[in-house]
Amino acid sequence: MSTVFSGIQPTGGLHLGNLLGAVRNWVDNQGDTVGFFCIVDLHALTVPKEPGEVGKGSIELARELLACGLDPTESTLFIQSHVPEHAQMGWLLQCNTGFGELNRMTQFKDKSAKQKDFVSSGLFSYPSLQAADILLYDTNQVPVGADQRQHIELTRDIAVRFNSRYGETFVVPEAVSPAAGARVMDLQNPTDKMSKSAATESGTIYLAEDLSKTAKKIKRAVTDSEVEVRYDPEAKPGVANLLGILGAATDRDPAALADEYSQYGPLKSDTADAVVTLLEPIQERLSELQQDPDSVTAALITGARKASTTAQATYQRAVQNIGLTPPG
Ligand code: ATP
Ligand code: LTN
Repeated sequence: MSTVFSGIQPTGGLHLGNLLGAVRNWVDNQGDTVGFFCIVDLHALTVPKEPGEVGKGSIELARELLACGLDPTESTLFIQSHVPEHAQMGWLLQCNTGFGELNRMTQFKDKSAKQKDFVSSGLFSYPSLQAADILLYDTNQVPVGADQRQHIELTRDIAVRFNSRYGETFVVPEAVSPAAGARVMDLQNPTDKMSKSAATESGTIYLAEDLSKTAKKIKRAVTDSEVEVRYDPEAKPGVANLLGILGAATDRDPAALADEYSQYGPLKSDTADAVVTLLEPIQERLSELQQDPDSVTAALITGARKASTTAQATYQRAVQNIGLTPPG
């Protein structure tokens, strides 16, 4: 069975982009793959946070991921800081990552531009820690949205470089993204991706929000001044985004869907209905889990234990291949 690894930051409530671009893929492949899913709390520290904020966000995120259908008996769900080998391996890989390589990462450019007073060196070197997350688990596939593909390419380069410097140590992974939904855009600014940390709430659909709000946000989504429904992400980003969301939610091709609509109104109301149908069962499970906080904690404890076994073995292999002096 192939091994799947992916990570998500506890930086706010899960949104539709996270679900369609990544989390749905994680859930759908359970049972056919060995899955490790990591709440990357150390990555969330790359931008300033209040004391306690990341810890609280990690538990909330775990609850949302379980509500989306991650099954702790099939998959390993854990918090990154519970497995110290992530930070340790992160350092080894930072020393095998080029400054120039990190300097090309578009996520660093975007996120550093948004920081007013302080850009941490962690924000810059973060992709080496992401590579450590992935490589610790002998990962074959990394299901992510389109925005993360550049980081997975870098992870591959780091793995190949390390293997050639120190001998065969890491499996070289590949990114996988869905045909529709890999890049869900902000409903108000359809040239920006939908994000947990977006400027306004009206462009982001949160999985836990009131569903009447969801439908309103979709009906108020920015389109354009034409009337024709056509799938053209360059010229008509707002309309293409709605078709992309409808396509992802109903398992249809966005370009083919465009032929079925001649006006924006019906496209918006069908998209709203499809999204509400997708979110309803998730919200039901979420309220059940809110009544049962112990099951969330239990899943995370078991997850960290399972993840540690694999992470320790890979970390030891890396240290041995580098040839550091063993203790004792
Ligand atoms: P932040 O705004 O804090 O950067 P985010 O919303 O980008 O957070 P992440 O935790 O960074 O979310 O990403 C988790 C997963 O969701 C990644 O695989 C990422 O590629 C995917 N993802 C995030 N935003 C989108 C989007 N708009 N469309 C499709 N996939 C997305
Ligand atoms: N960098 C990713 C989150 C992330 C990740 C990972 C994704 C951290 N480690 C490992 C896939 C595999 C982001 O910002 N969305």
